[in-house]
Amino acid sequence: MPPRFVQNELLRLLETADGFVSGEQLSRSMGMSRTAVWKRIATLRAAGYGIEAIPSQGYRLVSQPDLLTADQIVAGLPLGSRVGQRIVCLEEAGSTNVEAFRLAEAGALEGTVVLAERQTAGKGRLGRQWASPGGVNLYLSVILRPPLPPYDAPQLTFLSAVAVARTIEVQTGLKPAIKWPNDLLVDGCKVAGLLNEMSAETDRVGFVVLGIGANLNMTADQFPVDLRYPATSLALATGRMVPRMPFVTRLLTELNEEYSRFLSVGFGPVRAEWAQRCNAFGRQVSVAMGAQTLQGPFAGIDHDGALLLLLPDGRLERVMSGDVTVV
Ligand code: BT5
Repeated sequence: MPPRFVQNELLRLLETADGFVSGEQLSRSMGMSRTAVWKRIATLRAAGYGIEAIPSQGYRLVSQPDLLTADQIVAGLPLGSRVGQRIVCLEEAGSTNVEAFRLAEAGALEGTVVLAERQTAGKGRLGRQWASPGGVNLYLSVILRPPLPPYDAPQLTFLSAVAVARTIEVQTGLKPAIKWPNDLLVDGCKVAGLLNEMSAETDRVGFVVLGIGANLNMTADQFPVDLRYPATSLALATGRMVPRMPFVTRLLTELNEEYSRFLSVGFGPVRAEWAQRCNAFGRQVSVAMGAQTLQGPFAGIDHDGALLLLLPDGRLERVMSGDVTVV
């Protein structure tokens, strides 16, 4: 048996055992000597599994490392989930968005998810970088093929913001705020960012890649020094580690539910929930767009994601990109 299968088989035996399982029993089930079993146990321990060993009783699995594996993620998703029907887990990627884009161009199924433990060239918007240290956060990209005209594709950014906000709330009890168009804030600090990219014909979206970066367990010294905006992680905000596996399965489940609802009833429910969770909705904001700054109440978002700003003369200005500050 290849080493990985032996390791998986040993793990399965430990996971399904009711308490301790003797070395004798393991060696019989796996068809190898007790010394060979002991070596495999040592390998699992080195990989981060907590395995208790008591000579008269055997071995017992007491903790699992915070690893992301495709099998475990799939096991945590509802049966028939469109999002996550294929999952690619990478140890390292330049950018999961780039990987997902490549797979989508090669015809990958809708709902394919690409995750990486670390990114060496994580992308923000407008050529900016996304700090992506290994093993602590989530970096993932989801391929969708919505039947939409290209100008409506930004609706999916709002959909993913709502899904990330809900997940943070359920998994940590924190109440994140959404900052137009694509940031999630906790106590005014950025905790997640979204980067959606698409490939389209003139009148129809080919595919969209929803890129999500969420700071789960990043420590203060892992942030770049030149941040544009104050940032934090969920662990820093709550004072406790946030396990990644339940977070990612919940996030994909939320995305799946929201996307199904979006396909059947349209943008309305997403727009309403987004507005409720937005930090600036209905408030007086200042929007910096290059050299120009406009002020007024944040009146809503248009069908294409544009921010609607109510100007002093009563006109509604549509803003496609800019930095929003609550006045
Ligand atoms: C974003 O851009 O917020 C989009 C981030 C999307 C990242 C995901 S990870 C999975 C997928 N694959 C990718 O390659 N990307 C996506 P933007 O609004 O432009 O914010 C970028 C700015 O945020 C940077 O210029 C920094 O100032 C700051 N920043 C960088 N890393 C950060 C981090 N980990 N947490 C908070 N802020 C960060």
